[in-house]
Amino acid sequence: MRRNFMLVIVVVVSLTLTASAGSISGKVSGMSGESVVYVDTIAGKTFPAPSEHPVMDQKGLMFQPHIMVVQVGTTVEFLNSDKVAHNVFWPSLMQGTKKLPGKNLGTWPMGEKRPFKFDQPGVAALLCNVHPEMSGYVVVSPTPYFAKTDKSGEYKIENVPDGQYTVLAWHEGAKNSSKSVTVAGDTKIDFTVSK
Ligand SMILES: [Cu+2]
Repeated sequence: MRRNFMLVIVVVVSLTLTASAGSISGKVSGMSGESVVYVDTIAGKTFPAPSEHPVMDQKGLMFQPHIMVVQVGTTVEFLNSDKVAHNVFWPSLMQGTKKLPGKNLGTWPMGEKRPFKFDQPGVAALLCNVHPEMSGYVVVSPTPYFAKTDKSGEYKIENVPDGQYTVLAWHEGAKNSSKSVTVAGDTKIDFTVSK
C-alpha cells in the first residue's frame, strides 16, 4: 500500500517536471556563421551570478572564442596566451542601439589574466589596441536561458520554464531580431537576421 502511494508520488512529480520546463530550439538564418539566441529580461525575475569564470583567450593573435555568451553577473577571465603583449578594450556596451560606457582593461604579457564582471546585459565588442585586426564579442544575456548556434545556425536552449518571453537573436554585424513567444514544453523558434 505504502509502496503504491510512493509510486503515485513519483509519477505525479515526474509529470509536473515534464510539463513545467522545456526547451527552445530552432535555426538562425539570413547571415552565415554563429549567432547567439537568448531570452530577454523577464519582468520581476533576477538570477544569481554564476560561479564559473569562463576564459576569453587571446591566442594566435585572435580572441578565442570569437563569440562568448554569458549570463549577466558573470566574471570573465581575459587571458593572454601569446608571446606578445595584448590589450583588451571595448568602446561601449551595446544594449540594442543604446550605448553604455565601455572599458579598457589595459595591456598585459603572456600567461597573465585579468577578470571583469559583466553586471549589465549587452554586447561588448572586444578590441586590442596593439593589433587592430583582432576582434571578439562577449554577449551578456539578462537570463540564464541562452545558447550559441553552431555554424549552420542551429541552436537549443535547455531547461526553459514554460512562459511568455521575448527571445532575441544576435549576430555579428546584424540588427537584433526579436520574437514574442509562448514557451510550452519543447518550442521551436526560427530567426532571420540581416544587416
Ligand atoms: Cu593584441
